[in-house]
Amino acid sequence: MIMKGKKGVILGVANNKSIAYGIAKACAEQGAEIAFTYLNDSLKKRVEPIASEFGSADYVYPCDVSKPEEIKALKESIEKDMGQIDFIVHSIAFAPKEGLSGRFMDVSKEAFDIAMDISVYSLIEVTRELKPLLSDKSSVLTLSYYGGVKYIPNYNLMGVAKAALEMTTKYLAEDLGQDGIRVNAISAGPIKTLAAAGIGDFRFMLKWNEAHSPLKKNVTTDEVGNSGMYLLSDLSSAVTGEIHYVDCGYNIMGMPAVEFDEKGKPSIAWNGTDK
Ligand code: 0WD
Repeated sequence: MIMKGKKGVILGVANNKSIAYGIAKACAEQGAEIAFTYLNDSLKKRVEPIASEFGSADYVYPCDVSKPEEIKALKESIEKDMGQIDFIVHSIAFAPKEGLSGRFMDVSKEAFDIAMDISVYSLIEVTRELKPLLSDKSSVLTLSYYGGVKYIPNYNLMGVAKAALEMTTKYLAEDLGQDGIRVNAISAGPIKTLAAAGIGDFRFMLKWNEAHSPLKKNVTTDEVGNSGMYLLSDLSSAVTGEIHYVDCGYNIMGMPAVEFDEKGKPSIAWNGTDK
């Protein structure tokens, strides 16, 4: 039981397809005690049964990270119900639809501010507000995507947010290292979740990643969950500020591996549609 005796809070479970659900499952299986948050009342109905599944029916709290008072209230509730905690999972992102397709330069300042607030600043704010509860061997984990490092079609505004999130991870890691708090990110391969449904041509992204990753498959929430559990556990006690790829190796590819037939024709059409 790698997580026995560890307590933590997971923000960003929307349903049982969420990446945060996979992380919760892996941590609960290894003995962790987990608090869950929900964004609004309609998601509360989905999160409550999930919390019960992991023995956490008494630890379910509202938290819309765009509302500072809800983050403060979360700290008070966790302190009262659980006391000290050892980990935080930030599995939250949002960008208005206009930022996830079309021409990047047309993005509005309003959409930009919302995406940066919910997808980036919230990591800083949640960590700062919950810090008084964190033990001196604790771990904070957030979720990123390769679109924050390289151009990915339609990822647009969220790519810029993920770039900022990855640097936020590193600056927080340095700042909090003196307090025994580690901060890491997992850069996950594409997974069909609610959030992913908002990204244009997402099904094509899945096909492309499956065809061109070294492992020739897409990653599952269970696989991200297991890697997340490692980063939250003492197994990774010397790891901080890391952007850890859990993407079936896709990020190492500089060019798709192509086979040629006897006429010299590549096995993959350049638009990728024959795979
Ligand atoms: O392919 C993917 N699905 C990948 C996702 C690949 C790599 C990274 N990620 C990231 C996402 O960008 C995000 O940071 O993983 C994280 C979790 O995303 P997910 O598991 O793919 O998506 P989902 O199950 O929808 O959970 C994200 C949740 C929201 O769900 P909805 O669908 O309602 O937007 O983030 C939460 C909400 O529950 N959320 C908020 N929570 C608190 N306050 C807020 C908010 N203001 N906005 C969204």
